[in-house]
Amino acid sequence: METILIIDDSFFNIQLLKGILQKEYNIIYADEGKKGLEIAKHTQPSLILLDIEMPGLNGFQVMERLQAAKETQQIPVVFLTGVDDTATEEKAFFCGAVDYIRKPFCCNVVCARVRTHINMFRYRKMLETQMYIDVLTGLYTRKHCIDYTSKQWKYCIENKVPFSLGVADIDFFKRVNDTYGHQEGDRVLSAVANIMKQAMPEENNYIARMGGEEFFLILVGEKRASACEIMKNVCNAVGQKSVCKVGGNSEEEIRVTISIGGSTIIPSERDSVDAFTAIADKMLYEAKGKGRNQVIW
Ligand code: GH3
Ligand code: MG
Ligand code: MG
Ligand code: MG
Ligand code: MG
Repeated sequence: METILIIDDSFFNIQLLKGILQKEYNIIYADEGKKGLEIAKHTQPSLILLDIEMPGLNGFQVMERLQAAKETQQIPVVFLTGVDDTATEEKAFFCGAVDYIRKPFCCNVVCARVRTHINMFRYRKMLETQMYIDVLTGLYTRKHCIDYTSKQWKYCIENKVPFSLGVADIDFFKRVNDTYGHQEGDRVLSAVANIMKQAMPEENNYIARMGGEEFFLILVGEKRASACEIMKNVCNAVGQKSVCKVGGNSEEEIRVTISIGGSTIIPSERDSVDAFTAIADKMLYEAKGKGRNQVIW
């Protein structure tokens, strides 16, 4: 059940809205802007119903702060207000509101409009998930990785912090498919993804599936030696844990290994992430050439 946050100084309005919406949604509320902002940050509601005239921060000031914080800027906001001039309405949309409802309102219309916004929010979430989470492995997608890499790269330049990229590739994966079939291959891929994820540090464990059986493992803030150590753990974890039982339960096990190539850099403005990625790729190629199941850093 989606959560809707009502920010309104009138207790009467809160009760009224709660009455008409609580059958379909989890309703939370705040009677002033500051509290509302705090709650929005912590509970991440799917929609905010925002009054304009309130003591303390008014609706527009709340809106401005919602938009300024990355935790809340995605949350759709509906203004629900007694102010009924067109200039204010226009300003509300200009500030990023998704809707503007005048008081006194018709309960059924409010319900219908809220339902529309909640549905749009659901579709957006669904699309984001499809775009950013790989269905087979649950890891991040290539698209997510490209966005994430450029953000972290910038962060590392600004803060003079090391950035590490490991490119991992399953060894002789074609054989797994050829021997056991594509379906078993898929199960192995997903098992390898899990093992890699568990072998990464809990608080620094970004992994994306870039395509096929190739993965990017990104570490921010780890020194070179430590990054290399982590990658070796990942490589060993995959090599040591029996990966998958054929058909899910037979005695026969499918074991695979991975090779990882990578590098660590404290990037400056002059460095390019593409050139750095090319180095990691080259290291992977070397790891393959030197017999696989190893890390070259
Ligand atoms: P190497 O050690 O050199 O990496 O050998 P390899 O066999 O792993 O490399 P190659 O690039 O020749 O083959 C990769 C194989 O991965 C070929 C392709 O069929 C398989 N593959 C790619 N994506 C998927 C997938 O989503 N599911 C399954 N089951 N197989 C996949
Ligand atoms: Mg008010
Ligand atoms: Mg290959
Ligand atoms: Mg491979
Ligand atoms: Mg490959």
